Amino acid sequence: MATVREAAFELLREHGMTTMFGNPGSTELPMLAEFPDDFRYVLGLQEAVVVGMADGFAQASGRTTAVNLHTAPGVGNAMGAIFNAQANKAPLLITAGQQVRAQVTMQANLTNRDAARVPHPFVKWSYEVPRAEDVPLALAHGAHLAALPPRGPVFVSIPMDDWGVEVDESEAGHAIARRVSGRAAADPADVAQLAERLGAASNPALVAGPDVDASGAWEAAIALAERQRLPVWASPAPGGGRLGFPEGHPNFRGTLPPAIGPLGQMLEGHDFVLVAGSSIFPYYPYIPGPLLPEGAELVAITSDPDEAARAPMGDAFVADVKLTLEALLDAVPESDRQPPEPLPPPEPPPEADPISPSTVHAALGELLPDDGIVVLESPSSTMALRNQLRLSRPGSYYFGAGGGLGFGLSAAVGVQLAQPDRPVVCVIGEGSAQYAISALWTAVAYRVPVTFLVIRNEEYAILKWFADAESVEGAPGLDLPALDTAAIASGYGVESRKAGGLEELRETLSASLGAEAPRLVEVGVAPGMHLF
Ligand SMILES: Cc1ncc(C[n+]2csc(CCOP(=O)(O)OP(=O)(O)O)c2C)c(N)n1
Repeated sequence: MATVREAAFELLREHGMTTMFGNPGSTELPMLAEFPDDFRYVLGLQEAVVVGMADGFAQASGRTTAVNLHTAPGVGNAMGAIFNAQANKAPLLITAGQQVRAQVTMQANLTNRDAARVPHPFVKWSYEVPRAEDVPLALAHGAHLAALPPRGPVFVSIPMDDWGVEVDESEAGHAIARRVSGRAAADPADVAQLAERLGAASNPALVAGPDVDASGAWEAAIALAERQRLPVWASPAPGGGRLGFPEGHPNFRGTLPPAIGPLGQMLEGHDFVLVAGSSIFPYYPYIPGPLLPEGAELVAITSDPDEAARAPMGDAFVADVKLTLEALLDAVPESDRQPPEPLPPPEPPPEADPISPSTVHAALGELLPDDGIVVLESPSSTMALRNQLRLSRPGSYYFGAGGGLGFGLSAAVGVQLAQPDRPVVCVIGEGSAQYAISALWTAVAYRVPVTFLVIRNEEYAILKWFADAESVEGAPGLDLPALDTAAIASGYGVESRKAGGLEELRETLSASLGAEAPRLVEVGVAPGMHLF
């Protein structure tokens, strides 16, 4: 006879989920007893950090990832990060402990009296097992659902006395062995019609979104753009958490702006817009205007039925992005349209003292190896980084699509754990860094060699920009004087340096990029918003 714990770990093993991110409490210790040698437990010191690290790991590995949280307060701490994981479509199987069954009704200490309701709006499925014997099947249900499109977090609450209960091995064996797959290509008739519409357009464009990267569709997107001579835009920066097209490719035109009017204007001149793997569109500031240029048509390919249904314009196919782009590629001929004009090289950053964030990003662009990965959370210089770098490999860019700060620092640790052979740089504002600062401890404890590049402008610059845009005067709480992130990082054991100017920045950055342990470089920059 096997116990619930043995069956549960066998199930995780079968799903390739042998890395678990967690922060334990008394209600989780029975699960962690006799922790198997072939599993790796990654300790985070606060639950938002635990989920953020798992989010980065799940996205960069492409695998559903196990997370274990402490009952009600632990799940409560994690809520913002679970919201982010849902926006990032990160497949997470989140479990949390619960009081022993005999003490739930009397609400003994640490009972989560409505465990499944707590994370409900931010997960695909939220459940508390009715019987101990159901734990393996509930975990299987959650793991399959997290991995099916649209991918995302699921939650299972498990009373702490369940782990030692014996299960029927034959039943558990079925739950453990089941495979469920959900990559569906579009109807061939829809693909043929799409190919015709694309072929008939006089000036079509492609918009590549995060799911091109997540579904492994880079090659198909490049081949389609080349065969059909399509100019390619990246979906708007704030909501588009990953890159779907090489920024150094001659067909690449840049990043769409995240507001209705400007985005519609940017597409001016195109009569057909094919959107692959993005919502339509991740707008943020409300700047009204026409959704599309007069007479233009739009067709989206998305694996997310909700994205397809809620789009304010155009048609949509709910289908796997990679399989559908490949089918479309087979259905279109070589076009004789004029190839798009390549973008000019990045504009040299303006001279400033202190240096501008653009100068920092330009230096990073020079030093980052081709296989380098950027995890970005520097709100007022997001566009400056996108305009200074030309990231051109799959899986090179992660940005919190949900907009909740705390993603950057923690996700960078998870991304590096999933991609140990690629250099990872976390470019982060000194304000943003504080939301997940204890991820630095995990980076040190597990020797995760991320380079943390802290952009110090002594303010919440993006909020000052928004205050202006929203005609808000006199708002308090927008300055951050004397926040010494390098000193804090040293306290966590990270080797940290303050770079005084460009030369010192280059030197410390290049030393950090080759290091085998985490390093932090803090650089003082000019305040304000920076776009180029
Ligand atoms: C969890 C969370 N809390 C608050 C905010 C609001 N917010 C957005 S940007 C920002 C300031 C970030 O400061 P910093 O990292 O220094 O970047 P800067 O704006 O100076 O570039 C804040 C507080 C948020 N996005 N997420």
